[in-house]
Amino acid sequence: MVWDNTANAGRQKCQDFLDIRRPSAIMCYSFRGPGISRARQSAAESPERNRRLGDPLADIVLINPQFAMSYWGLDHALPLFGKRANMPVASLPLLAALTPKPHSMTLIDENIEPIDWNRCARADMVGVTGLSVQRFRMKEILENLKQLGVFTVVGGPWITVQEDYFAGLADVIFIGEAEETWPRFLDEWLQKNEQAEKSDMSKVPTPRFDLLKSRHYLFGSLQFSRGCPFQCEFCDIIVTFGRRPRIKTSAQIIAELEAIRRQGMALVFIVDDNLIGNKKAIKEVLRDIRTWQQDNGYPMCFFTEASIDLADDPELMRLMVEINIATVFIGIETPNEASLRETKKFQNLRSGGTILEKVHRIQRAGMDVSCGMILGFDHDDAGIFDAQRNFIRDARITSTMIGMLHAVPKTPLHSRLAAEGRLDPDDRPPFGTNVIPLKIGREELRAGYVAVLNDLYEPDAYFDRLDELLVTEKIKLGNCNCPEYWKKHPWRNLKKHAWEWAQGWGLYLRLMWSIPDKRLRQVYKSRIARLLKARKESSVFLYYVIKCAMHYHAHRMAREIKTENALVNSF
Ligand code: B12
Ligand code: SF4
Repeated sequence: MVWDNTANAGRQKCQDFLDIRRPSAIMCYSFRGPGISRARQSAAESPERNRRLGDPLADIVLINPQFAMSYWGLDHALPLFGKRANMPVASLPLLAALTPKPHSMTLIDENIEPIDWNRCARADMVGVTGLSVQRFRMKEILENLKQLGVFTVVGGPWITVQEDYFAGLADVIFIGEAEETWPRFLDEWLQKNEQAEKSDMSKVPTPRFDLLKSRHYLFGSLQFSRGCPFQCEFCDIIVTFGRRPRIKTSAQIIAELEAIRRQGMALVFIVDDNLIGNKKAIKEVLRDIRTWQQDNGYPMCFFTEASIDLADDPELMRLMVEINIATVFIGIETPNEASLRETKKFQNLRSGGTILEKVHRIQRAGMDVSCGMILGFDHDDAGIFDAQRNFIRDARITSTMIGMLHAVPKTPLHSRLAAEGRLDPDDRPPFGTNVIPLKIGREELRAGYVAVLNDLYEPDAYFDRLDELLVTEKIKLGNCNCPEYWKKHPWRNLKKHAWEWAQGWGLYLRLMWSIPDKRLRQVYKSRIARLLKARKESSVFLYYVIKCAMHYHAHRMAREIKTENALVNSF
């Protein structure tokens, strides 16, 4: 079969599987990690694997490596929820669904279970996915696999932007989307696979959620669309997924909802780059999902990501609330308009109100807003730290992922700074970012970042923002804004309340039992008591207790960064 590689120079076609899997490089790598030598022996002795040499059927293992600490990893909060990971990475069940029968795939998520090296050693091929915060662990895993003589393939967000990162460790790399290249690769065994055409989302199969150990995850993940029409200079998403939003059909999404529901997941993250990239098309889909949610008694609560122009479309906000989206993450980045212009985030500068007004509009429509903020643009001077503090306070945004500007390879920002000689090439830059800022010193930026992060998660500052929203303004979230529906379905309403009270009190008890810091426990207790005095709704209570757990993670992470010098940036 001939591979069309017009868009990608340097790709080689591999003549046969035996050639490519001959592990000539294994001896170069030193021993690493327990269990490897045993697994290596088992690999050599495996009759299954020897039988498979020359056999076209592949026994494939796909690994999601351990995440390093990050803001959205919720690492410190997970034990409070009795969970091992925040959510399954969407690529795992999707690649399993894309694997043509009769090849077989086993999924391993190191965030919920240790890697079974014996299992890997017996596989014909081990795939590794990962994003930036997994890159060091990805390297270790690949080194181990090489030592075992395993044939390795690597894909996902990190290799996509840094293609040479695992040179010598990955037999095959996948750049960008893999809906077309992965199944074709299994027929053809190529060296580097870069999909020239973007995936047709209307043909993406239902991910194999049934292969995940769903009970260990806090949230489920589901994707409606890919791509974003905007052009932010620092963004690698548009480099990988393009600026033309591509959306699945309602029928596909509903099939996925049914499949996720069978796994017992009730909180689901819609992992789109920007859910509202194509407003007209997404409205159609949202109407169908509203019908599905209402027909089934709202089995799911969603979170998602969208751009700030959401605030300009009341109908869209209404539809999002009616499908029960309770929280929306928005890339606000900075209150400094010159910096927004510099980074080409023009959608945040459009008319129709200030950013602050737009955030308030979305909150009043029925969604909690969380946001990404960036420090260290070229137009930022030392005043940016207070400007960010004040903006976030006035916006009443509790969950703020703030970080220092970082240039991701392949982005326009990376090219510009490289040309200006303002990139630190160190893979673990001592100042936490590879960007050398213009108007502030590197140390000043790092110190300012650590200070702002810690101030945002000071308990009083955090809960004042939350109370402004939920206690003072008494905002309702998601489907609590659909009173007509609940009036028509009193039994479902009762069930919902019972479930929310039970979940809320269960989590409250865990907070009180498990958090070692007495001062924090006291804060949570008194703030929750204050909330309950003002509002008696079960949904608000549950949301508030979840916010306490999220606070615990962010507060502890911020403290560790400050006191243990364990710098974590948000890229
Ligand atoms: C949803 C999302 C989240 C969710 C869920 C994350 C999760 N654990 O799954 C949340 C909000 C929790 C999150 C958190 C973070 N995220 Co995030 N996230 C995304 C987003 C918007 C979508 C990811 C997704 O599910 N896509 C859908 C799947 C199907 O696509 P995919 O993984 O790319 O897989 C396709 C291909 O890459 C390929 N593929 C993938 N793996 C493999 C492996 C093999 C072997 C093969 C053959 C192919 C292949 O096949 C798939 C089908 O085409 C992306 C942006 C984006 N579009 O990539 C950012 C993104 C992945 N996140 C990013 C970052 C940095 C983070 C955080 C570190 C931020 C922080 N400081 O907290 C944390 C990490 C927390 C954690 N421990 O989970 C960066 C990664 C940068 C990079 N290039 O490495 C991205 C690209 C956004 C960005 N530009 O900043 N994120
Ligand atoms: S709005 Fe978000 S996804 Fe779209 S280009 Fe900007 S940073 Fe990227």
